Amino acid sequence: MKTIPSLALALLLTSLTSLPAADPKPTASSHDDARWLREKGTLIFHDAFEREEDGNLAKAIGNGWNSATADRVPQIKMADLDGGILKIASASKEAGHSAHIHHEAGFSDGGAVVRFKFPGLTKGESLQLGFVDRETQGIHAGHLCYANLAPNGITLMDWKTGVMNLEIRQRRQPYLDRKEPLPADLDALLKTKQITVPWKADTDWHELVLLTEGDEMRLSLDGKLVARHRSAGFAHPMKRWFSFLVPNTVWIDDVKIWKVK
Ligand SMILES: [Ca+2]
Repeated sequence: MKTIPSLALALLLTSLTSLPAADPKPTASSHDDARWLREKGTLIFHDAFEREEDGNLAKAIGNGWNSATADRVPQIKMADLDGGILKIASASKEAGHSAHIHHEAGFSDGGAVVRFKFPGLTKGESLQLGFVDRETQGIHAGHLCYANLAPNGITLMDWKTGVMNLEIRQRRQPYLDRKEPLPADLDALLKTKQITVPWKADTDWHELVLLTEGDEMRLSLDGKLVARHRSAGFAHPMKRWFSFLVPNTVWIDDVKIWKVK
């Protein structure tokens, strides 16, 4: 009877002490990406949204923001500046697209720090944010790479060399249209372009950091690294725009964009 607890203790101690060295991809909680941006980067844009919007159209938010979808539904207000908060309510059905709000960025390595919350106004609130370059050919709508925060998970996606690469898109689309499974080789390729980690959305305010460094994209929430992935598209030399894609409702309190390189 005496040997079992001591064996269990020994196993526990072994597993505890061997964990950090055994993990090939440490979820470096010591990895402070907001600090990395502050110390290595230059702040190239900051908006705290302390003003009122000017109407409903593409440039209604002001301070250089643009909407790719607002002018499709000029009678509907999708971006409301209220008490220093950008309240986005996408007219996705009427506009035929999620609200796409973007701002100039312009870096190779760098990222965005965003204070956001899901207000709990619609079901299945989610937020997609990332980087776009419409001046490089061969990528549908210039979609480079994104993070998507969904109710049950966070996904990091390389779209430049994945689903928005024109050759891949052309090959994939007929299968989507026919609702057929993708060929095994294409499916396997696309699986390497993204990673999903479990996460439970709530209605609290959060500080999110999304950045690229070389061919790695990382996402932190409230000072903790929660997802990282390496893929060739993340190394795209020019993240020209920072973009939000919002299917329903999200509130944004503050956005900073940092350029490291
Ligand atoms: Ca604010």
